Amino acid sequence: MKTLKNILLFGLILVLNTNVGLAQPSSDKKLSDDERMEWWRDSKFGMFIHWGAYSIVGGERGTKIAGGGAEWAMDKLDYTVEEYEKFPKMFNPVMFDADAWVTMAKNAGMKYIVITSKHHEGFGLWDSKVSDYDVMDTSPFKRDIIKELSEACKKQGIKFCFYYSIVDWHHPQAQGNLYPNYNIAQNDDPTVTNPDFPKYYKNYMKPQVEELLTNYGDVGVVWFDGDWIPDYTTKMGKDLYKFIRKIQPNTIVNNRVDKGRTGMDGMNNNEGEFAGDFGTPEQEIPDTGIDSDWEACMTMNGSWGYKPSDNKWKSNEDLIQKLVDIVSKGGNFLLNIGPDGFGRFPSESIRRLNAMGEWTKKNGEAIYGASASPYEKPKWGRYTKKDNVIYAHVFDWPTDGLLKLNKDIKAKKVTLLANPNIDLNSIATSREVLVDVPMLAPDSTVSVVKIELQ
Ligand code: FHN
Repeated sequence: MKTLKNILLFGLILVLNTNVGLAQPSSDKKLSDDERMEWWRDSKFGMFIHWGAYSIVGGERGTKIAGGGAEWAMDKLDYTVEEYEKFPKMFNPVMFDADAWVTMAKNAGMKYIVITSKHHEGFGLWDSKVSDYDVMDTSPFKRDIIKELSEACKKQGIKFCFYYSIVDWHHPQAQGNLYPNYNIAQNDDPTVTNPDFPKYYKNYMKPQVEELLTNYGDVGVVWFDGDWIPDYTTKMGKDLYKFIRKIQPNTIVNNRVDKGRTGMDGMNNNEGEFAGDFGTPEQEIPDTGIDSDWEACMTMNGSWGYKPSDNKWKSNEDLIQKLVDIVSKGGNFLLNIGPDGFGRFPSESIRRLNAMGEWTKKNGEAIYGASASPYEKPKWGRYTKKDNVIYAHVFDWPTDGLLKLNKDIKAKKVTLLANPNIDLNSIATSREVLVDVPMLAPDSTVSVVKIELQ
């Protein structure tokens, strides 16, 4: 009898385990908001990936080049829905290697990846059962990109997150421009709305988000975009946020799930209560720290999607300093890559990732888990803080060999993060704390001085 019971019990455990292994996200223990946000707050640095059929187009049509982001090619280069459909049909990125992408992100010091599951063009990078306009049904590639990337992330210990566009230029019920005076995607006349949009929201958008949250394991962040269209309402936003947290209680959701922003502003500044866990300044870093969670997203050149004509790449130094600046103000940095139509990261992006990786490997202690500077922005760079330690990130190394720190810093021990064996002398005056540093900067981009406090 006992043996029979044991066999039944064993069978039950096996069935339960198999189900977990199939699809369901594993971490269903409900965390407090602070616990839920903890990994994200500590991570500081993530990779944004804008990839879709627009990565074939590259922002070009004959002699025309789309201004701004090449992921807007469909709109900016005046493709009709039918004309544009040929691109998903030829989407065959045979060089896509999810493991290699994740390794590049990890080596750069990034702790999470946010990929566009569907951008405004409407083409999905996963096996959607509610749509044929996806990589499995429309394109010859027939590989579930979201599955491959989510598995590679899990394997390599990095958080998998997805972006989802509320705006959809392909779905007939989301086509606001079929209605008089409705300007596609950027309609700023709130009196003109599309009566079919709620159907798209209920029968297409929500089920797609549900698929992404149930079939690909734990999702770190759900990153919405396109919240600015008047068809999308705060009622939908709140409903969607609740829906997501019900499926994966510990998932983090950006503020673009609701309507808290004014236009394209990053932080919520509309009157009222809005759903969402963090603000999303885009292509900008706030001047000062902000007392709530935020993440600055930014491109390496001027485009989110692959755009070979855009050669205005930010320098390694600029990107490293931006990371430091953001962390010193309490934010996260979501840095974008626009892979091409074959599945390759542009070489310019890879070089920058490598440079950031070299720097974060040496100086990560002053970044990950660090909090905003408690002091005013110094002339020579930025501060970050962790426990009883202040890190001085020096952008402009002092030519006189004396680093001037904030007078409130009570230093016990001062060292170079790159060379912890040599103690640096410091002396407190009434106006500042002076640190005797080597004449040559230890790092050509940002050198970090570690100050252990009394
Ligand atoms: O229109 C998009 C744009 O293409 C890109 O995806 C960025 C990323 O944050 N968001 C939108 C504009 O706010």
